[in-house]
Amino acid sequence: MQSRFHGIRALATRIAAGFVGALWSASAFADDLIGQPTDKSVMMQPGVTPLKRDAIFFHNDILFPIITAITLFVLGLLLWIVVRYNKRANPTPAKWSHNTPLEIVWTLIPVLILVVIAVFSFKLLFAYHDMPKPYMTVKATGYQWYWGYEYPDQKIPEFVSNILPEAKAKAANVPYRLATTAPLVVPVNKTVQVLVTGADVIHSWALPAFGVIMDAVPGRVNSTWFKVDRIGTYYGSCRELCGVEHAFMPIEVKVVSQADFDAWVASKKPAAPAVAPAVVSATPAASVPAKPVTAPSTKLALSAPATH
Ligand SMILES: [Cu+2]
Repeated sequence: MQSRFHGIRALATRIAAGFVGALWSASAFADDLIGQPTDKSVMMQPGVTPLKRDAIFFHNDILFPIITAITLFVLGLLLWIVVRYNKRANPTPAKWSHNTPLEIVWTLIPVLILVVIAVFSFKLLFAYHDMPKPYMTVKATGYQWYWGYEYPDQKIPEFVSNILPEAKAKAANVPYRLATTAPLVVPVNKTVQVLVTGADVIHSWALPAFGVIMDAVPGRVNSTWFKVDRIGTYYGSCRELCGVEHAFMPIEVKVVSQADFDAWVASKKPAAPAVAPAVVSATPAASVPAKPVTAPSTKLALSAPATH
């Protein structure tokens, strides 16, 4: 995508060079942290998925120069009118109105600008829509006010991911209000499908570094996906005003190597086989005497119709 549209990109960037350049150098001041917001940063978080990088390209190299050029052009026109055609500089204004060629031009040029934007925009939308065959699926459920994660493929039942308390976050040297008690863990370089739903009100599962945001609507399962190509910890947050603790239900995703992921899955497996026999052997004293009492009566009831 980047090389093909290099010409347009170079032109658009040159048009708005001054203003955009100023912002870019400002953003260069703050060394962007990967996967979390950075103080004094003005542009988007660095992307760790191809789609997010395309989205950043679309914003920084297509939309932003166009918007900047239009804004400066309109500002220039306003200043020109104010200076050149005020009452003192232009005491007797012209009386004509309407100019057909000009009206055609100022209709066609905006249409062409929108067509250029639409080409890039639809390309990106289709890329988001076309999920490759996923390696695995996770289910993210929004609750007031925390997230629950379930791994149907790995048979890991839902676990709760709460905000990590401030003292614990400070002790662990992780960002408070972004770190969680139990992150979502996924393997690197694998397509992960995320099924998103809400249990009570509408929440939204958003992860800026992945370029992912998906509404969590009760009674509905929405689907999104990501493929992260960099090991690390990435933070997001609920993006739909969902109640008083909306700001305190962060999202933490740990992207790990396949080996680390397999080890994590093994550690998460419920210890059911080990517990089940113990329960059976512990119960006879309590439950066995109760069963013979009820069993004969049901047998009688069943056999009664047979005598007719
Ligand atoms: Cu929420």
